Amino acid sequence: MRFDVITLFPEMFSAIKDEGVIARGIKKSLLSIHTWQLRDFSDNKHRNIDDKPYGGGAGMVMQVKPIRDCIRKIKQDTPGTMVIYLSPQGEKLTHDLAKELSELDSIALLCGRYEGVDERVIEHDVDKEVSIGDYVISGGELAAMVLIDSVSRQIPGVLGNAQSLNDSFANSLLDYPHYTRPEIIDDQQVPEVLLSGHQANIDAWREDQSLKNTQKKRQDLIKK
Ligand code: 4GS
Repeated sequence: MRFDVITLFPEMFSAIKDEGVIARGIKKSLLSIHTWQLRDFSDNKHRNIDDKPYGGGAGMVMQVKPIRDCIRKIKQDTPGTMVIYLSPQGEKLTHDLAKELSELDSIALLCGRYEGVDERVIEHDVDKEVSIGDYVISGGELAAMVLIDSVSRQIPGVLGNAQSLNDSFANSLLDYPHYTRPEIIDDQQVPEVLLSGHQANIDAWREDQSLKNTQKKRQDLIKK
């Protein structure tokens, strides 16, 4: 899968490109992440890409032309790519949406700064708006990285083992609790069943814990 990212801060993406699961996916050629500096598409010597809002008010708005030119270039290289704008107004990012997006060949992610982009970009150039949650962050970059990470993990081969099958949400329940050595620390014991070596009992216990965990912490997931 190919990700193209339109941003004023391409360096931020080294946070996911350079280490961890995504870096391994890139190494295995299962993934690629290409960043585009939006200022390279500015039409003035100051490299401005924003201007004051019509109607007045605080902050600046990202202009249509640089974004439109950048998207045109991305689509020349990668026809049929889905253009996603990260915004609080988008569809909420969930396990199911990440899974769905992981089936695409390419995604272009538009990262907003300031008050966001000129509405005509959303009308004409964006295929889908996605939100990482009901709160405001300072720029779309962190949201884009969350999307890239959660989508990439769903691509077969990106995770080293079958781990994703057991993760929270994979079966629409939360995860079961995990323990490692030592068996006892400060009077806290590892549950006996996990030391029993009886795999069927362990599996049953974990399933039960998943359900109890979900009931206790996320009732809303059970109703669905
Ligand atoms: C989100 C969000 C977000 C909105 C970016 C104001 C800067 C900011 N993006 N999910 N302008 N929540 N974006 O808060 O995706």
